[in-house]
Amino acid sequence: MAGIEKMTAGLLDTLGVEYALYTQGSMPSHSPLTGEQIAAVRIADAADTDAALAAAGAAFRAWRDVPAPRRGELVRLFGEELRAAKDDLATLVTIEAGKIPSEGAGEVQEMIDICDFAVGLSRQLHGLTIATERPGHRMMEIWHPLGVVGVISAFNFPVAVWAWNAALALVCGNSVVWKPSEKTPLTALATQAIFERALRRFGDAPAGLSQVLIGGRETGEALVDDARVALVSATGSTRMGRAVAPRLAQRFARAILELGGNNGVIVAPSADLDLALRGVAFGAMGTAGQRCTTTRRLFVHDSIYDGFVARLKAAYASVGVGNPLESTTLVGPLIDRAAYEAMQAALPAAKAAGGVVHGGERVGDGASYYVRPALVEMPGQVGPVLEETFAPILYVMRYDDLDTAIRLHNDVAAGLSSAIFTTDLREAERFLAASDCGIANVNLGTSGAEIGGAFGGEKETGGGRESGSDAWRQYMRRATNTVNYSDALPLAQGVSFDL
Ligand code: UN1
Repeated sequence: MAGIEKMTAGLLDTLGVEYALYTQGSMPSHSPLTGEQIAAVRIADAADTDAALAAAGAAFRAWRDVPAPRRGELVRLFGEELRAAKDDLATLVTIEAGKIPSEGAGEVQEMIDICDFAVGLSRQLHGLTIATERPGHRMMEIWHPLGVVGVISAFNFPVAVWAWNAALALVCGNSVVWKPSEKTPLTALATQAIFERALRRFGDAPAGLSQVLIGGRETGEALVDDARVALVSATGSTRMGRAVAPRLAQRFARAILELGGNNGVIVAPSADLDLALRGVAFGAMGTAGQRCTTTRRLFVHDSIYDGFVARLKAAYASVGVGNPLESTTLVGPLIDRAAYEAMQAALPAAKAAGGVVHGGERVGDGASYYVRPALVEMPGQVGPVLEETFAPILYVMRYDDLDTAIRLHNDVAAGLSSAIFTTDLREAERFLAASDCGIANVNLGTSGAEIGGAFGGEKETGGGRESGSDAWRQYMRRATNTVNYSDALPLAQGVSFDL
């Protein structure tokens, strides 16, 4: 066994994943760190999927009757188990998704955070009491568990995005079926093993409450098309969302769509440029440009452009690119060859559209794909700037008038995250009022949102909201109840119907 394969096997064993699940399957699994095969994972066939959905349905019918604070106890235990497993799961995230260790740890922390949030929420699943026009009546709304929740997640947040959905879905009284990315099955199996430890400590949860289905597109489609799945929360490309959304609509199922981003930052003349530099550098180069919240477009005011962009270029030229298990690395690998090819197609297209490319070249060779992040100075918002390429490419443009910059900022198909760096209160407020994204920040970058707020975006980002605020309501159904405690039967709208 080669180094990383052995390390992976050791971690999976410590995390409690059954040996046969990752050694005897037919789906090879590779680490982007070296490109080597690290496991062979069993995949679910149609019969497995059917059985999982049947079990999830039965689990839902039992779980919905468990009081919500007791359901919260399971999520509390899961959070404890995640704390205990944090280092190992984070290392596995590094091996499987290529994140640097602090981002791997951050991802597991995000899981822990949403567990804490969901535990508190389990005592606050509240509806309203509403004034009624009828005397002697009371009108109220009650939130009920929804059903089986399907989660389709992407490679770049292989465990946190599932946790945002699962923690809320579980306290809301639902069961969960998870189809992780084919690129990251091992972190999903490990998460399942951790969850099962929490289940054993909890004691009497129904079997099949949360399950993982490792598989490809057909498995995802099965979740999307099966009437037993009440809600599908899907994270991935806009192309994927375009395929999924109409199929869910066809059967009136609920959807939470978390799709592409083309996130922009404006650096205004009054900005604290040291802060802006760090915010843009992390937003654009962090996670090797593979977050849906990655900064992809930068609008810099004419008056500060030359100095600021020179500093940014220096950061791009010197940032540590390489194996994330080495301590100087800030930019790890691209997930695979296809990601590299997409990047290599975008750069000449940018050049053809008048761009000047700095960086972007491959670092090393072989079966892993490391690249120096690319900073591309563009004469305007044209060509590949209008699209999301899931790689570290930052398109930089000049502006001289804030309204024009804001108009260009909004003039793309996606609407996930956005930011302005300014110390001018009016500029900040103008930007917040005008940004058409689900997330708009002042003096911080586009990525790295915390779980307390609702996360998601508009337009081709899909409109879904996950994690904090009132995102929980999507995992429940609302019933409006009216109770008549009088001995008369007044009809609404003054209608009379006297027999
Ligand atoms: C994603 O890239 O799919 O705000 C999610 C962030 C993270 C989540 C990103 N909290 O960058």
